Amino acid sequence: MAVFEGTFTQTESLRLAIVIARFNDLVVNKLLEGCQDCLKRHGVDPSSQGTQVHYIYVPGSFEVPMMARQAALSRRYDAVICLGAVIRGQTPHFDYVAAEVAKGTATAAFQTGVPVIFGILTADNMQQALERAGIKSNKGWEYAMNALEMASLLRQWHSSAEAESHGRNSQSLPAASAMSHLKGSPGQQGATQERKLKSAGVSDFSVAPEELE
Ligand code: INI
Repeated sequence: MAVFEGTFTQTESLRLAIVIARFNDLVVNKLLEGCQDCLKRHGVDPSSQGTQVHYIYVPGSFEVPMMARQAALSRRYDAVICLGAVIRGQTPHFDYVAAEVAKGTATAAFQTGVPVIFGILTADNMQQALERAGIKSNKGWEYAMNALEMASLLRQWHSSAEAESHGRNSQSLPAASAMSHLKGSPGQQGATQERKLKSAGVSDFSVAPEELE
């Protein structure tokens, strides 16, 4: 049995993107401060001149998921944090914006396999929003914690899957270890590996080249 659970340590090598909606910036900037404070206290350098955290600004929450997906697709980040504030009553399209940003954020995570944190505050009014952005508590802190936990969990998950597949391949394919040094594009690897497999007496080529890594 295995247990997978994210931790909040070994954060020095993590890379994060924060996508920030400018709409309601009074609230969003407070969320960002909470987020940066949490990251800093957990060993991440949040400075914009640093290499660990990149900041991406968009006009409003509606635009957040699109850039979150782009950031996740780039494979540069261990997690993406979305920050925004959608406040009821400010414009009639609160419900559209809130629904789309929630759906879009989840889709970005599902489609890319990169954790995308839903740090979009929804509130009935400005007072309520500010209370959750620093006056009583700061949700930005929680969003950063969620990002650290998910980034760590995914790292564990991928390294465990990789270790398991190494174990499987070396048991079932004696020739595979002889090819573990192979580098190059997956296409190049395929042709070379097929030749090597043939010379090693392996005739079943149904194994994808990347599984031989
Ligand atoms: N954007 C927000 O981030 N919060 C809101 O409360 C909000 N309201 O209420 O309208 C909002 N609207 C703008 C929207 O996100 C887009 O930027 C705009 O519709 C252009 O696509």
